[in-house]
Amino acid sequence: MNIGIVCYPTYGGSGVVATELAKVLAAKGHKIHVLSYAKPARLEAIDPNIFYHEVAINAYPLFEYPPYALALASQMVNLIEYEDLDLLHVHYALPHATSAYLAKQIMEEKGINVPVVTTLHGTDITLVGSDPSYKNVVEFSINKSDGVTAVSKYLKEETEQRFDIKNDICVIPNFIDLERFQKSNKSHFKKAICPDDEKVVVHVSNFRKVKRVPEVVSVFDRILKHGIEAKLLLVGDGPDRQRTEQQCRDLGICEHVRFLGKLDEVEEVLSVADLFLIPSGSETFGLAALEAMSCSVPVISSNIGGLPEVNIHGETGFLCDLDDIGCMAENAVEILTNPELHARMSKAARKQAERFNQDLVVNEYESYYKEVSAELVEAD
Ligand code: GMT
Repeated sequence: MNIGIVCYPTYGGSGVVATELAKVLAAKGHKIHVLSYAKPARLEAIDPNIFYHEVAINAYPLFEYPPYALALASQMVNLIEYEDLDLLHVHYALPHATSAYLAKQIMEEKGINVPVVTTLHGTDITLVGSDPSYKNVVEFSINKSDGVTAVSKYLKEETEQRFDIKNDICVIPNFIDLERFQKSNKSHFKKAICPDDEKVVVHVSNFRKVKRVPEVVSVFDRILKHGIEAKLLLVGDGPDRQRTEQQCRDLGICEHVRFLGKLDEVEEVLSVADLFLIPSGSETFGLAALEAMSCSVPVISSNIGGLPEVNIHGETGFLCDLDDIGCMAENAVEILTNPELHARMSKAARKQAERFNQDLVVNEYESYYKEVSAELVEAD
């Protein structure tokens, strides 16, 4: 198929899922046209089946806010018309599903009907999308998509609760490259960072408020206070970084905490990790947790959103109530001091990650594309 994939170019979340999907589909022989306002972080290598198109925005002085959604729709029209797209798959409803609807309307005037699939990821529903300033448009655009998928059961239910949804939402979970994300020998790195063979606790996020990075530090502080020799590796960057650095200074634990910034090869850090912490206040799936689990790292997470669909309490790690630092610290100490429990959870984490094998999940997307395309032909 000739498929257009529209996404944000960001490090975390929907941009990563869209880019990885593009790469797997391309490897299976599909021609993929990726459309974004900048080159997505993980679209690094040259692939004969992937074509990258950047949205050109004309910054006219009259525009205090350049109309990105319109420039995107216009580029979508170009792609559908000149690249002969069979299907347009947009990731994150806002404004991608709206631009897609507009592009579809324009193409219908020209006698071409291209199916649009929208994948809902998270804050496009739970935070920004349901804000009164966008809600009507997001709801309309979801309903106008020919196919809608959500990355977890939780997100499907949440979407149906928050919006008046007319179409059936298909749950297709996020997926993982089990080859790339597996524990590998990084003893050099481990020795450099932990000369005394300390335990390694890892957190990866975009340091937005919702990720609760200060809670990660509070849990880690309790791990240290329990007498466990440990290091905390914080991967990523964002608004809460400075606040978190200050917290480390206030607690006097800076020498045990390393801020590694944004990293492309997260799997290298995960390979030396003994425990992954993700205490998020909102998480529709938790791709970062899945990446850790695929590298055989037990996870301690909050029990909200889609996290219980990924991290299984008592098996692959533990789930605690939101903001319950005591529970998270207690379970962290248990995992870090009980080698038998740690080994069992590491094994179970990898096994659970295998359920999200990218080959299986991308097959689901392909079947869904076929189903949506066939329904559209039938309706015509
Ligand atoms: O919050 C983010 O990191 C970005 C956001 C996005 O849509 O780009 O992430 C959401 O989508 C990810 C991929 O489907 C999910 O793994 C995250 O759980 C989800 N984030 C939230 O719901 C806060």
